[in-house]
Amino acid sequence: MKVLVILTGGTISMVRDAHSGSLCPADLHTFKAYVPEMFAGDNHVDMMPFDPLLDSSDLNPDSWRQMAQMVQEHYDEYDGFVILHGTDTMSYSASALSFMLEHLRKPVVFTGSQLPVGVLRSDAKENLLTAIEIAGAYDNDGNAIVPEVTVYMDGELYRGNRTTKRNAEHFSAFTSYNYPALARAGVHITYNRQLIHYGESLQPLHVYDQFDTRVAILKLFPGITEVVVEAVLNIPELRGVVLETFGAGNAPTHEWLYRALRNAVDRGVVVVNKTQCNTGSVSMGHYAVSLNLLKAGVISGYDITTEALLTKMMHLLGENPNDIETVKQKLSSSLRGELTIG
Ligand code: ASN
Repeated sequence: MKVLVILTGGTISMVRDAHSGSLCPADLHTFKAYVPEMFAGDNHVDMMPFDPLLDSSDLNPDSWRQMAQMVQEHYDEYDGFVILHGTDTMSYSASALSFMLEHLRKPVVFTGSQLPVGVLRSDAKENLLTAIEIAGAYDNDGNAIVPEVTVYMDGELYRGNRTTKRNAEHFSAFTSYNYPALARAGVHITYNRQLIHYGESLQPLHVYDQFDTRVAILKLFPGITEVVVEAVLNIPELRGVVLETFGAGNAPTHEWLYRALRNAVDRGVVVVNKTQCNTGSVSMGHYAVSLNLLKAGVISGYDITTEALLTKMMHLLGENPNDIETVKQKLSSSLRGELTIG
């Protein structure tokens, strides 16, 4: 199988300079030196780097566009893709790519590492080699085993738009709170094929590349004041808000909060309810303290992650600039397995 490795940057792309002792970007030769197995396994592997390589804090929708374009340009040449990426914003990029790539039939596996590739105890090698194996995994009928955008790290393969970076210290940096792992890598890689999404469509890959960044995250807290809420909801040209609520999607019952949200929704701002809990779902109307949100026209985000909701909102607003009803309808449904309704 042929696998293309797209190198965007992040810790995985770093080596320690022998003279200065500081971390600097690696290149293709460094990977050949530190992970020679990468080019010697069963898969034929090529690597294409971003120029310059970036820490993932510096990535943005243009970077997502660049990743998606590289996949699209080389889609027919390769059986699978690995995107080497800093871990800090990997869940945002993996979510964004999942919405951008429609009718995907080949694996796109994000991975990175907590220690640089050029450090002895690095987790880079295992993550990279296993990600390549997953990207090149096909069954006997010639179908990719995981034709989704995924995140692989420390033995676990997750649907990318379900992941969250939960740990800045341990090798197992990611988890997926609301959807089980698609595969586990131990002595063998065990795929859980009932959980993997196999699209029926035979249509060619379609890449959506419009994003509207006029969005905000408003996190509620006990004691939040009207000025804070109004300051966010009155941002000029605001198009969408991720409203981070308590528990099953609850909020203070202040009349001013209801009015501020109602005014924003009436002005055409899309407001989606995302619980601050990692696990579980928004259930508006379950408690009286969420009824005002329903009345104000706030939409349920169900069990979606903030990373997936924010990128989905940017994507839908970008692709449907004059069709707020389509944006709302798609935010309330699962496009790529990013949420479970009910
Ligand atoms: N700061 C790094 C990044 O996200 C962290 C990492 O890759 N482990 O680019």
